[in-house]
Amino acid sequence: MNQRILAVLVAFGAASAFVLAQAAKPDAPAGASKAAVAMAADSIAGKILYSGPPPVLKHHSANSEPDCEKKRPDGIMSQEVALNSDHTLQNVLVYVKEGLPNKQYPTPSAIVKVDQNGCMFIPHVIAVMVNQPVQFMDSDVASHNVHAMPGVNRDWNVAQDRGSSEITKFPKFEIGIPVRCNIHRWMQMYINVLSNPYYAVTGKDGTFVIKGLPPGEYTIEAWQEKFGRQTMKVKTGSRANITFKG
Ligand SMILES: [Cu+2]
Repeated sequence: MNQRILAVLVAFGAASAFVLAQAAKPDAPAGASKAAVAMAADSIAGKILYSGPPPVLKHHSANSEPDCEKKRPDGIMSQEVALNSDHTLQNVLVYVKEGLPNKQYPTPSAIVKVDQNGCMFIPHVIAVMVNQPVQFMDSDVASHNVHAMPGVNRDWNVAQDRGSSEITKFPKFEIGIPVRCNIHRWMQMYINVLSNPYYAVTGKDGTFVIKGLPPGEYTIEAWQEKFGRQTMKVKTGSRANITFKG
């Protein structure tokens, strides 16, 4: 495996996931250190880990699209497992599944953006609330055809040319909606649609923080596209480390 490509992809995906995690929690105290946040009484924080043989990832050449090949001369590595050197995993959704009061949470108006750049979706995993707008952009010379294939929400299939943008929404809770490009078979990402605002996607250090919870015990679920789901009971103010086995 080309370590340099992996490192670049890992860094790329991590940056996106980190931005997403931050964007999902606009009330994060400015300048608060991770340690301080992790110890807050209204938070659950932790790490997502992987144990098992090193994952074998598919590699694709982008040579069918000159623009994308120029942007990614070393090709495109599958992002289905984004493993860090300390065995933590990026791009894992963590959300509160059980324990919250039965109420309706408002939908944020903030648009969550996904770019198509160098024939890749960036970021690779996003999380939004039900009916929150998701915007797909095309920063490539190449045309794309975005195809979201939900199980409970409605199929969404739209062609995009350079510079175009399309907005969609998903009205129902659903984890791990696969999104592909019908033109470039290697392009893949996932959308998670949540019914409460207590979620995060692990960033470049494989950690997560869910803030602003009423004190109590909750069941959290972690979802990873290849390894599936795991749940854990955890109290606010404490840490939760979850390990996926390969
Ligand atoms: Cu495409």
